[in-house]
Amino acid sequence: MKDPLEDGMSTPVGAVAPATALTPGTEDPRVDLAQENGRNGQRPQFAYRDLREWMAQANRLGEVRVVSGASWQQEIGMAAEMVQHSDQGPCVVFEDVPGCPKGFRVLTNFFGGKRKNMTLGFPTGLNRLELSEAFLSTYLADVKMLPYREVSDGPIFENILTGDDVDVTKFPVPIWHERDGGRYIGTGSFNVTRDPEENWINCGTYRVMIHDKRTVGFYISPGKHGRIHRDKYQARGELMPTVIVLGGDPLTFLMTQAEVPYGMCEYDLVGGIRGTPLEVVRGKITGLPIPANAEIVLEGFVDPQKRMNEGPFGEWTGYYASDTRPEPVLDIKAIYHRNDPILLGCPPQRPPDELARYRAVTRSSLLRQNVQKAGVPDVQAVWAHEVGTARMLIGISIKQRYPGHSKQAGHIACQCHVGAYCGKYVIVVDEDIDVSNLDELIWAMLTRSDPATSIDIITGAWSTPLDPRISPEDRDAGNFTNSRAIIDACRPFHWRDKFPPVNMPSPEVMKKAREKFGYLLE
Ligand SMILES: Cc1cc2nc3c(=O)[nH]c(=O)nc-3n(C[C@H](O)[C@H](O)[C@H](O)COP(=O)(O)O)c2cc1C
Ligand SMILES: [Mn+2]
Repeated sequence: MKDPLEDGMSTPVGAVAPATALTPGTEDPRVDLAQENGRNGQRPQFAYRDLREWMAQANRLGEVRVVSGASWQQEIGMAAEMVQHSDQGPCVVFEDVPGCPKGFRVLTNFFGGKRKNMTLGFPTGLNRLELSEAFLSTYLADVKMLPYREVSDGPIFENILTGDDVDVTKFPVPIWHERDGGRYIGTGSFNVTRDPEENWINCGTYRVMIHDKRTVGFYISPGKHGRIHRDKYQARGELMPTVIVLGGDPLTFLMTQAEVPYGMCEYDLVGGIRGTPLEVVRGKITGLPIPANAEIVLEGFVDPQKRMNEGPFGEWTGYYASDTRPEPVLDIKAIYHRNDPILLGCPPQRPPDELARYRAVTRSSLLRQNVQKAGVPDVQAVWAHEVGTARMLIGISIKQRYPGHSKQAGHIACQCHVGAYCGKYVIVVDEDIDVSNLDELIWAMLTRSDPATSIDIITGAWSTPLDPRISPEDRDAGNFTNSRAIIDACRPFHWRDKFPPVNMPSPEVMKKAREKFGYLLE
């Protein structure tokens, strides 16, 4: 398949060329169709099937910049850090990376601006809460899983490297953060494994570091599905067949980094969301399913006995908390890649960052679904805040119906599958508060909660070595649990009618003010 961005972008290797905007792409009616999605209740049509088509569509929106000649040792990481913190930062494609084959690229910051709505198939006008809610109501509320479909060949097999040709260091893999212990090839990636007892396929995003040409290491926190698979192989003393997909369709990536239920194959969810099965080829070594249009794939085996030091890596909390530990490795038997492959780079930075943006949108919708499915009525909105990388600060608004309703909502949001891992604070508010607005959420907490009586603490909850607040003693003892605060910031139910009224203008007056004086803010 011809690369839509192939033309006119080469710059001499060596010096870093100034960033260029890509030439505008050709008209594509699918993007305009997407503008109507979510408005007419119809299933969205995605404007792309793979990373290249996605890139062409993001370019149509004017949000892709190309940088030639930046080094993997430092410059790509520096530049990626700089653009990732703001929603307005562009998607940046790094090409002509010194020391790497011509045509090999790294794509960063895919989730931001208008392109994030395009990625999920919705109109660019929706704000992030609307986007998350549209995602829930359009896909998750009534998703029909569509099993992946096997095809005999695909672009991923354009290049097949085995034996002495296996060399992961040839890809333009950056040192993402100054103090990282290695080159992290897997950030916008996912590991594919099969449950050795129950036989289902899991796809999960776990960081992947290069050890040498033929070996990469990966870290999976206890309790994650890939970890459960790994522990089962280990208990059986068997090699674990594994595929790592390093760059592919952004929608698939978003589902592999999300808390999809245990036992559910993320590929089938992607098929259900798209309304068409994901096409896969079988790995030639392990037989595991691989998206036929992925960019770069590693395939091999994980030996239960083998460990190598992994880390440190700049983590999503904004720290290097898990440091360096012996972790399992993948012995790579084959590398597959497309011509001019694109590595998808999604390194965590101190939040809020790109990772926080996509996690907030996807996790808020899944969390709301979890809470509702657990039987909590009248949930108005849920927002997993970017500043806590969509884990450590959750706001949930309800229309209070009965005494204890707010407590129920808070505890379930805190402990359901999507909310349980490495949470810290859950704030429950009334329906007049926009939970996605940090100022409003905190204002409600400050004015409607009473510290002595409104906060419940849970101890011994599911956390991770990545949690910077695990004490050195607990760390040494392997006690990776933490505590949670559930803050009831709803007007107390039994005297809610006596709560002082807020002094904000009514919606009608606000509308009038905007009509008459809106120009003052322009
Ligand atoms: C960029 C990125 C890197 C991640 N790295 C890890 C990791 O190294 N280890 C881990 O356990 N989870 C990591 N996660 C979180 C998991 O992807 C997430 O919990 C997901 O639900 C795991 O899939 P699973 O539910 O199938 O286990 C990462 C997420 C992102 C977005
Ligand atoms: Mn899973």
